[in-house]
Amino acid sequence: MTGDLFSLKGKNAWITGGAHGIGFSIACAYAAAGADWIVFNCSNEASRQKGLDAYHAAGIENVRGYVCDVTDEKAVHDLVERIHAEVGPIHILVNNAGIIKRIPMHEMKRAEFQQVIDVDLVAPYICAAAVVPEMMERREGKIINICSMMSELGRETVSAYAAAKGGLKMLTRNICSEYGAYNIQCNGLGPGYIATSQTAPLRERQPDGSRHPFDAFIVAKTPAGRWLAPEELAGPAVFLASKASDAVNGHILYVDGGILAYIGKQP
Ligand code: NAP
Ligand code: GCO
Repeated sequence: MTGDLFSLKGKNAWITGGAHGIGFSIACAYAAAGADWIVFNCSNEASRQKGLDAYHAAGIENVRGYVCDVTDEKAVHDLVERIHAEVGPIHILVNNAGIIKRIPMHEMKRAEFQQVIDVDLVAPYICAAAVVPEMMERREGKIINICSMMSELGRETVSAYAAAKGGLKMLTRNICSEYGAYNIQCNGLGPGYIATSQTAPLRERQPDGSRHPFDAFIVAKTPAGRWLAPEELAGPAVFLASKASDAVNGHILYVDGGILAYIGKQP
């Protein structure tokens, strides 16, 4: 009965920053759900090639990888044209490419703050604005913005990232408000703490072999009692890309092992 609800047969998905990490896992889940084509972009040729190898190793042949800086508006518009010509319509956009800089706010240079805002907030606007006109014509589209715990919470050293991811939550709601009438759904996926290269510095073993204090902190702060794996975002990501979520719009689906529900362990 519900089988077809989650099928992505006939759909093409563009996942920004999909060469590895969370974007790669989401893309693999879309391929497994039957998507026709997976398209990803990343920031450099070495990453593109490594990403393509990883998709092929996962048995995914209908995949195209491109080098495209998501903050470069012209390059993004050129890429969208190229995807239309080489693959067809973009039914699903996942704004996943992202960076973080962990620097105390009062020591951060304005240019560093701006770079995080550009990649994590301005780029999702650029990519969404580039795909929306064609989605409006077809009266169908899914846009998924990868948010964060920092869409809701602050912590030391991540001011620019929190500002960007909080903004991305509101951009999500606004895209929903502005284009919902065209049968375009824009939702956020808010991962908790996921073991990827972005968080590797927070999980490094200490010289004496003990856990990084931040690693231990996250395990204690997460009711699940562990970091999550990127593959655990697969189900929610497929849901938000599929017909099953056609009435879900402007929502942020947190996949955090319970972090946002929990005040923390009593001392
Ligand atoms: P990751 O492994 O570092 O992957 C980030 C991807 O973004 C890479 O493919 C990278 O390209 C791409 N990218 C960065 N800047 C780019 C630019 N200017 N143009 C094009 N591509 C660019 O990180 P991740 O942990 O998978 O994170 C993916 C998303 O999830 C990010 O938005 C992140 O903020 C968010 N997130 C992560 C966590 C977590 O705990 N890991 C939790 C919540 C949210 P290259 O391959 O060329 O470097
Ligand atoms: C940090 C982390 C986080 C995660 C994620 C949480 O330094 O606190 O990198 O910001 O990457 O976004 O959901």
